[in-house]
Amino acid sequence: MTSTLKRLLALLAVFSLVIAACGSDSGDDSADGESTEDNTADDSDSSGADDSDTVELTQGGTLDEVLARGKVNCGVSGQAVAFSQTQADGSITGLDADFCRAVAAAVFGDAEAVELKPLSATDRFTAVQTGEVDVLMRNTTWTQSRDTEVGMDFGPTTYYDGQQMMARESDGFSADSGFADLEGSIVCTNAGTTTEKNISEGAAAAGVEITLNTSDDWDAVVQTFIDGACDVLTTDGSGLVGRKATQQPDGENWVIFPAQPISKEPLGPTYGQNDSQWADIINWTVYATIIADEKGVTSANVDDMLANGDDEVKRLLGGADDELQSGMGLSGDAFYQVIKQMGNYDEIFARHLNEVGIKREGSANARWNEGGLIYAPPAR
Ligand SMILES: N[C@@H](CCC(=O)N[C@@H](CS)C(=O)NCC(=O)O)C(=O)O
Repeated sequence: MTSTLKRLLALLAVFSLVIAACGSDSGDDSADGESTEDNTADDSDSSGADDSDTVELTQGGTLDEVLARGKVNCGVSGQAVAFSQTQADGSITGLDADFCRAVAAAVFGDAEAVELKPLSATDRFTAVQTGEVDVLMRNTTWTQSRDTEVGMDFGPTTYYDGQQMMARESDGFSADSGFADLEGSIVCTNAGTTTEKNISEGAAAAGVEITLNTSDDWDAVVQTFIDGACDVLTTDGSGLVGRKATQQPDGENWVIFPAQPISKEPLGPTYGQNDSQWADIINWTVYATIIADEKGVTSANVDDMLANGDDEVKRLLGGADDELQSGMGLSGDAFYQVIKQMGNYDEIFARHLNEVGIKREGSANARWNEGGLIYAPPAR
């Protein structure tokens, strides 16, 4: 049976569960702006989905399908500033988009052998289940329900984020604001996200009444905030920083709070579960960029490092007989191509996130040996 057929059969079996699980994780049922209490009730309903052991998505063979197709299909947002942002010419730029290209460089030696497919938060997991995309690089948070009942597997975190809120200083908000200041506010965010659920749970726990307004279209949500129909906008902190940097009108001061985010949002690649070879390829593509950063291998010096780097660097770049990429179904120089064409983790990060004022230093996204969490296992 081809893996596509297996995937379709598995999909039929779990389709309704996946929808329910996406709802449970995302709080979709709150999309019509129900009260906080109602959202909480919905969550307990769907987390009671005890048939989650019926998810048996066997999805081996993704690499063969990708090779036969000649390109990687990679799901992105298209509306996430600095992560995957659609430009006027139709191109999509950002950290997530570049990790899609890195996978294409690893598989095909060509970072352009990729189709970036914009997906809404609500549609993203179904797109993986149906095989529309091979991998998601869509500011997607690794959560327990997505990892289990939704049928995903997750790769290394490429950006440690956390949910925050943004509001106007002229409305009395400041960088010191918190849940207590939300009483009576209209809070807007996009549907199908962890964001909806965190804000509902947090407000209920703080005993604060909010009205939650959600939409599938993040650009539209931001516009509603700009138009003044929402008091507060909430999402991953990086998304707020990106929008403040690019859309804050002259004369207004948007403030982001609280300083300590209200949730953990580890963002990274996700793909259909039970395809170990494909998982290895995605994971080690990301790890290769992290090891290269740690070892000082950049797009500018990678040729020199291939010949003169230490033993681990030579293995990773394919310049040594004991390289490990061939065993994964890639060519020995797969990660040389990644670094040459896309750069190491730091180059990718700086290219997009420094632009909107986000730095690694002092954050969880710093190198592990500089106080952060960006760490890769050894290439051995
Ligand atoms: N990380 C959260 C939120 C992801 C999310 O969708 N964030 C918004 C705000 S940055 C976004 O990307 N919107 C763009 C879109 O929906 O296309 C999740 O995985 O649920």
